[in-house]
Amino acid sequence: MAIYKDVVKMNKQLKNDIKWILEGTCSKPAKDCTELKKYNQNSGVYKISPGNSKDLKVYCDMTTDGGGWSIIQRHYDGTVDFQRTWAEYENGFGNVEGEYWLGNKHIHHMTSSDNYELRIELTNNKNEKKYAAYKQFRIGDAASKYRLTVGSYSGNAGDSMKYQNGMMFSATDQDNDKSSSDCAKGGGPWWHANCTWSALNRKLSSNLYWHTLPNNAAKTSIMMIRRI
Ligand SMILES: [Ca+2]
Repeated sequence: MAIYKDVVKMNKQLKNDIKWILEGTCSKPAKDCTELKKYNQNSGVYKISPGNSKDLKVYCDMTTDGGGWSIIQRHYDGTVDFQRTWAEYENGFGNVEGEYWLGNKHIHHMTSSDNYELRIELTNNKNEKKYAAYKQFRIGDAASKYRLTVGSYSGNAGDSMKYQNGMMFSATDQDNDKSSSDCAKGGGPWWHANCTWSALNRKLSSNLYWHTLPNNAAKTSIMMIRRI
């Protein structure tokens, strides 16, 4: 019985190895998780190729509201530091199995060549799940300072992104907000105005900020996008 289990395990490992080799050499990776959903029903880490940038790994959510979501931000356990520089937010950081930011340049490549929607999953301070969905989501190029565009809202978390609509991105070393102070200092890197109705890259220990939730507080966040 033990030998049979080992053989099954080896066989599974071999299949996975072959899958990675084939994905790496024989076929071009999919553009995003929306494309991958056609062939894969399981949520997990996949390789994608979003436009001009090189291949990268992303976590695909294949179940929420029909699946096909590329996760661009996950912030829930405090293992990754989100108080980071412009370059780090541009290229992405963290661990795709856990907390991460996909990278502004990658998000720009994806959302500038096709239409995407945004879904933000939050837990409030009573550990209840809430969400905010936006029918359109796009960020501009580096020259625009990765300017945010969001469309019409639906959901039960309240619309705390509309105030950020049209704003430039700010990071720890780049203040592009509309305030005389530096909003990224207390609010974390984000599309700040003067200053903010949402701040999901803020330190978890001071609570993530979502203006339309009780106490303006969120304990966890996941941001995901899907091609429409
Ligand atoms: Ca400022």
